[in-house]
Order: sequence, then structure tokens, then C-alpha cells
Amino acid sequence: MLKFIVVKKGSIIFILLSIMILTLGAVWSLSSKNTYPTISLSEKASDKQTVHLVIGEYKSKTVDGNELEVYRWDPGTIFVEKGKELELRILGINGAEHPFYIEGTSVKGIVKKGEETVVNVTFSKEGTYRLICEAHKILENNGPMIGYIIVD
Ligand SMILES: [Cu+2]
Repeated sequence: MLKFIVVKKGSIIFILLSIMILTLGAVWSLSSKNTYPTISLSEKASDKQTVHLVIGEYKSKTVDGNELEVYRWDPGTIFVEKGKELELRILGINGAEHPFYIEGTSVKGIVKKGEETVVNVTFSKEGTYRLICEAHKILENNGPMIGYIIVD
């Protein structure tokens, strides 16, 4: 047996108004002035790309009391455009000093605790370049402190 749902004209108007209010609310909340883009949308094609990194540390103890410690670039992987100048701004938070180089380039430097080190590099070839801290290259030296620069 068929059942018919009787909807009054007033109910339809109420439902349509509710949908409209919800839609307007969603649009308003998404366009809130307190948000900012996570990428630099305003950058012109010719501008350099700036990436901020910090040096952090993970620390832990095993059940038998051994301390584990590793230094990290944060973020550990960055994406950059081929042929566009990259300004890398690295802030030292954990660890006294981190002498580093970028594999496949002549870029090298030192990041010290509480200081920001700035290096500029332009990659002309696509690929993955490793940002390596010479002091913390391997597990035995509180590493691997290796970051990845993906050029595309
Ligand atoms: Cu290091």
C-alpha cells in the first residue's frame, strides 16, 4: 500500500530557509578573516620561495633505562619548485650546533641554538635532495638528522 507524505506549504518554506541559513553559515565560516593560507598564494611566479624549518629533538627511554635521542629537521620533507630560488630559514631549538650541507649542491652552513641560519639555493634539476647534518648523520650520533627537499 502506498503512503503519501503530506507536506504543508509552510513546512517547505521552513526547510528551504533552514538549508539557506546553513549554507550561508558554512560560507561565512570558511571565509573568516582570521584564517590565513598555509602556502603563499600571493607570491608571484618570479618571487623566491621561503621555507621555515626548526631543529627539534625526540627523546625516550627504553625499559632497561637506555636513553634514546634523535635530532630532526622540522618539517622533515619540503617541496620546492625547480628553477625558483629557495630561501631556507632554519631556527636552532634543540642541540648546540648542527653543521649541515645539501647533497648535490655547494650549500652548507651551521645552525646554532637560538639562532636562525639563512641559505639560498636554486635547484635546476628535479629530484630529491638530502639536507644532512654532519654531526648527527647516523643513529649512533643521535641521528639520522636528514631532511628531504623534493624538487619538482
Ligand atoms: Cu644535527
